Amino acid sequence: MTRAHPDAPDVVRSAYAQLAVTDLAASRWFWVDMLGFHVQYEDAGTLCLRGTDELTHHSLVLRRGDLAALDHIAYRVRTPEDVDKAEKFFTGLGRPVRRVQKGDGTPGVGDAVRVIDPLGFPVEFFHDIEHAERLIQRYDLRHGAEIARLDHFNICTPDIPAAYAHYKSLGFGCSETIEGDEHELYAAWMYRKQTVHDVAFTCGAGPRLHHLGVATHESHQVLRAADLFGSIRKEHHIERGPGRHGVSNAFYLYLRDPDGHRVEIYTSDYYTGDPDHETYRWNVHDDRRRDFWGNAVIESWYKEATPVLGLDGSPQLVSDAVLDESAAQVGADGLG
Ligand code: XXG
Ligand code: FE2
Ligand code: CA
Repeated sequence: MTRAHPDAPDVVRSAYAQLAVTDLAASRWFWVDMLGFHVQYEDAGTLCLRGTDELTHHSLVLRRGDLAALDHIAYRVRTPEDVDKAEKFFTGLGRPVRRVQKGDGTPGVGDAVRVIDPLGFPVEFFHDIEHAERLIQRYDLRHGAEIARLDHFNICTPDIPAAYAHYKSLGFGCSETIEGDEHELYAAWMYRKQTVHDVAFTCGAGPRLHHLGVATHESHQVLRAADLFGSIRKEHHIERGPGRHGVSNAFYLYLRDPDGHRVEIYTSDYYTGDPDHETYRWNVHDDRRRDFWGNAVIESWYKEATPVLGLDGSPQLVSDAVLDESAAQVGADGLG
């Protein structure tokens, strides 16, 4: 495990994301009926959702808004004092910081701090959150793709080394990378919990949210999700997969929700908790890296992503990237 900056908060895991969606009923169909999330809280403008394994209030919040965007991603920290540490840490970096008292922020979440991080992303750090009824063995309530839990955030940023350095300062380890011949970084996967990642960086115009990764227990649930969308002629929601990733070895399917927010259904990655766990490095010309069977990645997957909001709710400006992994798809032999 990487050594964090001494003043950094102790991050436990990627905990929830809050998305602005333009039609809450359409989003409910997608996330609840089709993916199988459970509704923990609901009012006229908000849905708080969780997977079967999640013992905290939510891992996804959908808020009705005029612009489809990311409100924030949120990390849980180990103690209430770590919320104060986060406030000091990001203030010290000269970043915008706002304290959010219990009751003023997201339902179910206690005292929190929201920041715009050095990469331009809206990020919340919280410790206190309401607990929820255990649904692990409520097989009778399972439906759709039977999502078990949130697994990770994937974010687009033009400067992967800067993203890597920032998350390293927060104590994240790096499980895998995609690198060019001169070791220029195209992508990196970083973790606090003992899986392949809590956050990954995709090189591209940013800050933008690339996708949310949500986990099922088994690969048949990933296949079932694809079959469900096909059966009701909603196959246009399927963007990429099903397939086996090279990076992470996970089995995957990418879908786009009614607003175009991307979600990955993901299962069966591996343990990374040993203190001397080594980074596995893929070359960008290895066609197995993003799909272990060598299937091509569709262009929209590299290029399209969700805008992110500032602390005042206005869209963050985006900077273009220099490296373009989709252009590196064709190998030196001219074959894809
Ligand atoms: O979670 C992931 C991903 O970031 O969505 C993509 C694991 C692996 C990959 S990749 O496309 O690189 O195999
Ligand atoms: Fe992912
Ligand atoms: Ca398609």
